Amino acid sequence: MLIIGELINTSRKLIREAVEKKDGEYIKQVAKAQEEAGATYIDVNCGTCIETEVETMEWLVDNILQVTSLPLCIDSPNPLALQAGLKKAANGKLMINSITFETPRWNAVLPLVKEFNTKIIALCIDDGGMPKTNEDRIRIADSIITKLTGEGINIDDIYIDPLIKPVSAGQKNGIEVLQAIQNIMEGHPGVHTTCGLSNISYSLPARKVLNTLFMVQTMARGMDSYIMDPTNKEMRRALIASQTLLGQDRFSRKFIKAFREGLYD
Ligand code: THG
Repeated sequence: MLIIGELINTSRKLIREAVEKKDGEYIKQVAKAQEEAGATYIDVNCGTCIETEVETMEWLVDNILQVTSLPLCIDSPNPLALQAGLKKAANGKLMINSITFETPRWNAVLPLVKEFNTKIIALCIDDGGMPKTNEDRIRIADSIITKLTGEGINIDDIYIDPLIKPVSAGQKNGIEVLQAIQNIMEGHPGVHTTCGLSNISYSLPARKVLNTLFMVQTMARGMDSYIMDPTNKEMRRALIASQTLLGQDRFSRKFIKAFREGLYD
C-alpha cells in the first residue's frame, strides 16, 4: 500500500499562507507529521501559484527535504514545474503526478519519467477529454498502460488514477470506478491504481465518512495507493483494519500493533 500524503498543497489555506510568508517551518512540520503518520510519499502541489509555480515548487521541495527522507510525489500538470521539482528532489524513487493521454501533455511528461526514472501516476484522460462512460475510462487506461510499457516503463512503476467523480453528480459514479479498478487490474497484472478520495463526497455532508468508506470499497477491488491525509485517524483506522481483512496483514501484526498503540481507543 502506497500512501501519498496530500497536505502540502497550496489549495489549502494554511499552506498558501506559509508560502506567502516564506514560513518554511510550517511546511517542515506538515511534512514531518505526514511521515510520522505513515505516509510513504509526500505530494507537493503548488498549482494555485500560477505565476510562481516553478520557484514555489523549488522552495517547497528544499524545505521538505530538510526534515524527511521520504520520496516526493511532484504534483502538477505543468511540465516545467515537474522538472524543477524533480531536479531539486533527485533522490530516492520519485513519483510524477501526473501524465494523461492528451498528446501535448504525454509528449512533455514522458521524457521526464524516463530521465528521472520515476513512478508515474496516469489520469484516465485523452484527447477527447474526461471519460464520459466507464468504457471510455477502461479504454483510456488500457491504451496508457500498453503505451507506457511499450516505451520501456516498468509496469510496477505505473499508477492508474481512474478519476473519481462525485456521487452527488451521478448516482453510478462510485460503482463505476469499482468496476473499472477491477477490470484494469485484472487486465494488466502488476499495474497499480490510485486516486484522491475527496472528490467522491463533493457537495455532500459528512464527507470524511464517505471518503473513508469509499477507500475501503476500492481496496476490496484491488486499489493499492491513495492520495490522502495520512494524519486523519478515522481513515488510518479503516485503512489498517481493511488491510487485515483483505489478507494484506500477516498474522494480523499491523492491526495488533495499531491497537496496542491506541489507534482503536
Ligand atoms: N488525483 C491525483 N492527484 C491529485 C488529486 C487526484 N492531486 C490533488 C488532489 N486530487 C489531491 N490532494 C488534495 C489536497 C488537499 C485537499 C484535497 C485534495 C484538501 N481539501 C480541503 C477540503 O476538501 O475540504 C479544502 C482545502 C483546505 O483545507 O483549505 O485538504 O484526485 N492523481
